[in-house]
Amino acid sequence: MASSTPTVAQYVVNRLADLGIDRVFGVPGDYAFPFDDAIEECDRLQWVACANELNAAYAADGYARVYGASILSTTYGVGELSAINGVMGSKSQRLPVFFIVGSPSTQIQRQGLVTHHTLGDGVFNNFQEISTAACCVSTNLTPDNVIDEMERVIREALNQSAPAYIIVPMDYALMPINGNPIKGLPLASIKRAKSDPASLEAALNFVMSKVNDAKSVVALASNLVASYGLSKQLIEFLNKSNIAYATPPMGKGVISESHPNYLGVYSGVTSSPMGLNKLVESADLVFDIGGLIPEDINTGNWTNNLSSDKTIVLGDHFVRLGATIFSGVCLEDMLLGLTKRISPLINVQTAEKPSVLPMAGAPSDPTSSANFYPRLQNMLRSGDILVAETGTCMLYMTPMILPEGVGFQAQALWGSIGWATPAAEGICMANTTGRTIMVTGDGSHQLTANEIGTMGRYGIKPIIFVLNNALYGVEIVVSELGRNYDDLSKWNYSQLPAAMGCSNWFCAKVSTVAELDAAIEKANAYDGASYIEVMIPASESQPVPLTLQNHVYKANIPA
Ligand SMILES: Cc1ncc(C[n+]2csc(CCOP(=O)(O)OP(=O)(O)O)c2C)c(N)n1
Ligand SMILES: [Mg+2]
Repeated sequence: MASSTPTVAQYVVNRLADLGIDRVFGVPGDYAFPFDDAIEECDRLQWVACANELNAAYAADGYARVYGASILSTTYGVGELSAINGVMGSKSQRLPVFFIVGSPSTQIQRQGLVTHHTLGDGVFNNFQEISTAACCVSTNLTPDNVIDEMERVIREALNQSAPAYIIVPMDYALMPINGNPIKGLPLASIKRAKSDPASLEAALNFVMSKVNDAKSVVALASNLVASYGLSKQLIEFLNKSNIAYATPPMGKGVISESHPNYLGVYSGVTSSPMGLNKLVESADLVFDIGGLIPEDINTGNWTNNLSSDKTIVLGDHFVRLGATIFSGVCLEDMLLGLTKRISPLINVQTAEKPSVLPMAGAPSDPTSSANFYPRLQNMLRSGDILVAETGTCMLYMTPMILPEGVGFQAQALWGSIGWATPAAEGICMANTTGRTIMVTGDGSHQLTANEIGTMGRYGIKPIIFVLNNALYGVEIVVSELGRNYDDLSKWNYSQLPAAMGCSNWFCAKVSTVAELDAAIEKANAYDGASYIEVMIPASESQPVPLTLQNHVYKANIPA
């Protein structure tokens, strides 16, 4: 930052850069120019020019999943409204995304002048209300309030682990700040939530008394653990206590799946391995770490059957067992406190251990789900992050066992198709440990495929699999066959990277197992991005029984 007093825009971007965030995803626009300029001038931030604001929001979501927080920048109205679906997704996933919007100047607003990107009514706060709904905190900055407000907004976004909306009129953005600038700490050294000491002590004593009374204890680990950056603390707790653990689908990737204490994916009757639900539900005590979200996909259509008086929920800011609730205790302090106090327990044993998918398919066989997923699993290595789009692929990838050190990212709760392509961009940019491997259905990819051009421009090296069945396949699984609205326009996917200016990408279209093997071998060895279009037979997408469809969508048939 220049040594002279910074402008509001310069202060905001530099204060956020203090967190260690190293780039901003966005689309420029005139009302946001003061921010766009301040970002370009800031040595610590790189501008990532996304293809549109929805892509930018998904990319910021992906980056925040790996780094812990991210920055998204759009213009007023048209820009921010395009981003909202993505920011809502980040809210559902509990990710701190700093969502910066530049607005018309206060001179224009005070005169009630009609400007572009408005409804022509001289009203200027209507979009702000909509954007604020996607965030946990919002602020309208001025030169006078910017220092205090930035501290409040950052604290709140990190404490609640959710997006923050920052709007600044163009004239204010260009004025010098009033007051002494604050230099902040990098994210990793900030304590994001604090506990009330007496409540914490009481909660720890209570939980330990329940542990001491229980003969069998099992843990579930949810995505909130990762949102707060507490995976290491969770591993330490599980290692010290020797408690066997499972993850609900939304917790997949939060913790190692190659540990002997890993039980599998818990989602009611659709748990994997089958029967895991009985084991979890019959334990004397279940640690629900981060709080299981009782959403349909996360619970096998609400078939989870955890008794509330045997389930200790370690929530973001509370601990609960049945009607007993301790408030003002945060997850990090509970994990640290329990790790100190707990002694190794004899862990529950499973009859069936999660197993890797058996290799299938002869070289001349056509590619299909049966031969694709074992090969995907086989290519994973420590440091990789696997990104799964919503659709049929997520159903296959959720029960897949990840080798040690492999991360997993999906958007199970919000489930907005198109998320995975730009999210993989953000994940790849934040992922310093290894490769980013993304799997998407063709229909989902059609929503946001133009972000491939941005990936090429910035020279990132993801490995992308596009599963071409020319269908919104999973829609057929949960509806009737034969609807034209589930048929896709037939794109030549493997030609997209070249058309979007990606140079030196390895691109292939494969329709036999031999071709798939050769493409994976090439991608594994290739020092560059890979884009592999895999043909999948449309006939794989068959509807589930009507009774199940009715149960899920009409909820009129008892479970
Ligand atoms: C933004 C958005 N629009 C529509 C949907 C509804 N939807 C869910 S899955 C899906 C189809 C996905 O098709 P594809 O990506 O081709 O995967 P497939 O199941 O065919 O492998 C659709 C349209 C959604 N989840 N999100
Ligand atoms: Mg498809």
